[in-house]
Amino acid sequence: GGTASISRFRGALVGAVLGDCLGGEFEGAEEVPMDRVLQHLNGLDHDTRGDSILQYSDDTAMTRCVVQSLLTRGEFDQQDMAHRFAEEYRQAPGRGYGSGVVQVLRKLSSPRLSDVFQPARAQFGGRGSFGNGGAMRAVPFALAFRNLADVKRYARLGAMLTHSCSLGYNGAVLQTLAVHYALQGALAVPQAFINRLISEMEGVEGDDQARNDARALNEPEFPFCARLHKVKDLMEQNAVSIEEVISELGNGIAALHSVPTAIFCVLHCLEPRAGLPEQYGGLERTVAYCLALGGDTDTIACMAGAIAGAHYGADAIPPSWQRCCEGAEEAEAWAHRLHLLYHQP
Ligand code: 8NA
Ligand code: MG
Ligand code: MG
Repeated sequence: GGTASISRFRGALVGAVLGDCLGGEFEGAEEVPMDRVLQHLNGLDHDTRGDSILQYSDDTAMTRCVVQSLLTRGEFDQQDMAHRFAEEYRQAPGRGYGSGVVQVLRKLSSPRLSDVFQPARAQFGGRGSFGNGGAMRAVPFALAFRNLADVKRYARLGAMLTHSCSLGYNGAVLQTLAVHYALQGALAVPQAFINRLISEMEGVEGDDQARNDARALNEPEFPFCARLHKVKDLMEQNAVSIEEVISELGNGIAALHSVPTAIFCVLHCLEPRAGLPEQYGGLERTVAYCLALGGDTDTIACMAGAIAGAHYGADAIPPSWQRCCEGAEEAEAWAHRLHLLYHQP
């Protein structure tokens, strides 16, 4: 479809949900043989009645809260979004939340709380979380706002409700930027796409807070930029092994070890790859590749699924996958409403 078309919006949201639901099977596993991944995915084709619904996890549960808040309020409303996170957790605490973030979610449900950013700031001895929980739910910010400054600003604030460390919220900014540019068709020129992300992140990571956080965690300055340069190096290599991707970029629960990885997965799977079925389209390749990395598979596939979905559009989504994933149908409806919000004059 064209730039920021409805098909791309549907692809982004449904792609995120599918990545979460399909990736859940392997979450926490060490490197997964591709045979097992393909077996898992092929099984969905034979489940014509949709008997085995794969449930979504925290990634989609929180994404739904972000969507509903943005649609209901028509703008970013921190109080409203925080209360939705807290209420969602209260109603369904068993969705696989990170072990730290549940403390924030409990505090956010207190009616006496006046500063909704305060519980996140108190995490990890005042350092804040660097987990990927802000990034995993970031896609709606790219779909609700089209102005680049708004995209960055609200992605950051939305993540800061639970993740106050810059290595957490800047991962959300990076993920949102990747979806923002993919919606505009920027993945048609992969080198330009990655260069644009690097130059945007140089601005995002240039403040004192980001420098201090990087130093405190023994990371180089501009940690996300450094990882994106590694993505670029891997893109230029002829053959890249799964082991290399894991050791160079990571597959863990830190935003720094998962957002650049998700971006790499999308870029790597733009073309057919050995080991992946020839009949697979780009979105299927991307999801399968993410699952084979092991580690935080649901979240990496959720983030990569959103970027890939924004690039390929809704037609790239296999109906058998969509049928088997909880929340995928509903994501279609959100996509339509967010598309209207995005294009609103
Ligand atoms: P979070 O904020 O609790 O962070 C996740 C984890 O990262 C924490 O529990 C800590 O172990 C570690 N961490 C984060 N910041 C710091 C810090 N400053 N110092 C030391 N350790 C830190 O949760 P989140 O919302 O970021 O979630 C991240 C991932 O965890 C998600 O992918 C989610 O799926 C979840 N997760 C769940 C399971 C499960 O039980 N199903 C397994 C793995 C990951
Ligand atoms: Mg999850
Ligand atoms: Mg996860």
